[in-house]
Amino acid sequence: MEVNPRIFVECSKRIERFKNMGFGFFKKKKKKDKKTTSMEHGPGESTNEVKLEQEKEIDENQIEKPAAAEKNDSQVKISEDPGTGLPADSQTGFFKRLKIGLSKTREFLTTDIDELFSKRKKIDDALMEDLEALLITSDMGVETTMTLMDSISKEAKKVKDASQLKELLKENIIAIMRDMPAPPEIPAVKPRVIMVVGVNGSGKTTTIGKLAARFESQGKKTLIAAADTFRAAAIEQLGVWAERAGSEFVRSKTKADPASIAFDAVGASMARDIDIALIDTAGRLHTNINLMEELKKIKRAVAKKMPGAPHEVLLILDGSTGQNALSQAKQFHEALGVTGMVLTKLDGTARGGIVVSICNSLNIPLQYIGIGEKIDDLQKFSPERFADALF
Ligand SMILES: Nc1nc2c(ncn2[C@@H]2O[C@H](COP(=O)(O)OP(=O)(O)OP(=O)(O)O)[C@@H](O)[C@H]2O)c(=O)[nH]1
Ligand SMILES: [Mg+2]
Repeated sequence: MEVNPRIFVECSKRIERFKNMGFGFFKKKKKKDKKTTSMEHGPGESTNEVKLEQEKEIDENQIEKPAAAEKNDSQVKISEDPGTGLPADSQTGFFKRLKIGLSKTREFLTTDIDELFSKRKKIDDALMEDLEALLITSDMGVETTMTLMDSISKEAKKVKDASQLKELLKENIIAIMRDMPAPPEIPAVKPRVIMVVGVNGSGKTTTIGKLAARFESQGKKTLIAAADTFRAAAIEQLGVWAERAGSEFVRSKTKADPASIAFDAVGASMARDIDIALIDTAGRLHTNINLMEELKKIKRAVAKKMPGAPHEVLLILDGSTGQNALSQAKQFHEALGVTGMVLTKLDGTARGGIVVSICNSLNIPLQYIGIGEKIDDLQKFSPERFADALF
């Protein structure tokens, strides 16, 4: 696929502009690199099969049961918009919240489209090239940008001003996002086991907290399992989220093997009539074979306790990491069979075009998007609403 050199120059200029505007992506990257190194497991982590004695009855003494199951007033209630299943916020409305979350991407995309027209009066090759550069810089990716440009250029003659171009772009973006496969059917089993995976710092723990709160507010009984045993702080962080959401929380008293915690947690969920069990795992680089094997082992352990589980493998991707999210998704999918994705931190980046790129390039449903750090900053992904909030 050929990209005009002029577009690269235009992209670099725009990236430079991002830096000057102080967008979080460029600042955070350094911090995240540091976090990634310090948090990676040692190479000697065991990848053995789950021991057979785990098949025995769960040793309840090994599982801590904090008081989280007792509901208290501080727990967050998330009401849902009945039509869409999106969380409603009494003060600003769920759609307004989405718009606020996506404001950086919106500002970048729409202001620049206005700018394209301020320089010229009609659609010509130069304008189309600038549009192409704009889409690539917003992280739509080269392939998706080419698809969009092909369809737009067929109708470009009809376009007379910036608002018409925005409308045309919006229609084509919606068409790409609608093409995504449907989310898996919710199994009629109890517990429904959801294993949550992703690279370091992508937002797994936070998303589990948000999801648990969402399920609890739908009247479901949830349990959260800390199968991220790598850092004590990670377990504490998950415990705080469990309490906020009103979920039961399973952790090991000693530094146990993540697979055995996941195994015990599924057993505990079966014994305690839990509707949905969420299993948190440690962040890992998708390129680290040993750590990917460890995830497979967790998955096998869960299936040993409950045939058919995990019913979902949810991959959490950081929206501000750009096109790298695509290769992460491919490798996690290859190793584990990912059933759905969550794209987080879309509030912190002007490069929200990654959403379109992910829908276009991967055959895995994008189920939720994260637009902030608060418990109700998670929305079910809807192509139409996303596009409405963007333009
Ligand atoms: N702005 C914003 N921040 C988010 C979002 N989701 C998560 N975060 C933040 O991202 C950081 C990492 O989130 P975690 O949930 O700890 O990520 P993790 O994947 O569990 O990290 P590890 O367990 O260390 O691999 C935290 O500071 C979160 O508050 C989001 O949608 N928007
Ligand atoms: Mg975590």
